[in-house]
Amino acid sequence: MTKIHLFCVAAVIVIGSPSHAQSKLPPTWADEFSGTGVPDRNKWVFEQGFQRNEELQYYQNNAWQEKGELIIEARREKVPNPKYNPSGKSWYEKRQFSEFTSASVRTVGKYYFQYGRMQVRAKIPCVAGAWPAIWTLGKTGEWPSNGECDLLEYYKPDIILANTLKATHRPYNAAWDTVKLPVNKHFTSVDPQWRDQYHVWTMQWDEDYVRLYLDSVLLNDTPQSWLVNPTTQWGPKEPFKQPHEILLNLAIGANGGDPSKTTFPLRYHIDYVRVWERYTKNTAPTNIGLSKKSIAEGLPAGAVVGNLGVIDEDPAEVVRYSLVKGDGATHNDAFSISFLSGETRLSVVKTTKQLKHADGPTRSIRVRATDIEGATFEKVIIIQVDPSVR
Ligand SMILES: [Ca+2]
Ligand SMILES: [Ca+2]
Repeated sequence: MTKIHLFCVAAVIVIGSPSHAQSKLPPTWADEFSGTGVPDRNKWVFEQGFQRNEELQYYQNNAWQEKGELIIEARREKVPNPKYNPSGKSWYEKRQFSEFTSASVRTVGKYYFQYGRMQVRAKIPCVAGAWPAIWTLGKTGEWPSNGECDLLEYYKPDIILANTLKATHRPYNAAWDTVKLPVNKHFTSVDPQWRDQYHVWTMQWDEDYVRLYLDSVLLNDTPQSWLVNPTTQWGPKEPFKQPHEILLNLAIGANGGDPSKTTFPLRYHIDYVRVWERYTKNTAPTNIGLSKKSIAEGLPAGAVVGNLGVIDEDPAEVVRYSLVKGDGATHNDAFSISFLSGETRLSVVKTTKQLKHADGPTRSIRVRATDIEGATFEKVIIIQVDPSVR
């Protein structure tokens, strides 16, 4: 499915301008997970045991590469805690056993980056008890003075989060710039299959901003002027002006909620992690294409016309489309544009009313494409209303 879909993407982008192609600029660091077995030891380190937040899972090596993906698996599985100490003071000493195992991999000691684009394509388990995440941590300083960026968190009660955080005057106490979006309101209302699909998370990080995107949607942007620690007692003054490592994990319980009625094992699929270090330049989109330019007469409102695609030479680009007013007649009110899951350069065009050929053989819409840096391109696209198709 994945490969066919990507092939279609390429076909859409070629429409209207065969001389342009998508950027071939390779990432400066990436893992496509195209190997087999354990994750690449030159890139990733497994966390072990109980780690944080009084989560229920015991981390072990429950992650492997398979069919071009990294699979992180959470299991309902009882394991002894070697750090068990009945008279211990810490939560991780008091537990004799764990009822769950899972995995967390991080690039600590192997890879760090500062500024640029990071993009991750993944499918997450959206169920009670699960807390999958894609995040970064600053290299120096104690948490949270080192800085944390959460491209993705999913947890109870069925919400997607995108956060940056910094220190406060109290140790181990963070100040959060957080966005929380209910999955059923923001995602499945547009795409009922949202939970079962792959999505693309993008971080655009430069000297001025940290911006976080999910598919083609900007979820959170934090100015560097806010990402300043109030004290340097436990770390740097500016936690997002230092290199960060990358973490991928699937926690169980704590913020994830109650897993007792959830069916295990759970699988978190990661297709790739790509980083373009210090990529802060931008070229504007140069064309917009529609994959199918005709619609059968008399279809109900909400019928799909086709997918919009864009040509933009920047790697890992994220594009938002909108219908705009301009010179000349357009029929923008007869169409709507919504995002397409798992894509950052495509969107779907749908009708908002029934279209009759007798009212005219064509309709035109004026579409604007806006990329990460706010560069735009506009085009009028003609759509045929075809009476011969039933
Ligand atoms: Ca892959
Ligand atoms: Ca661009």
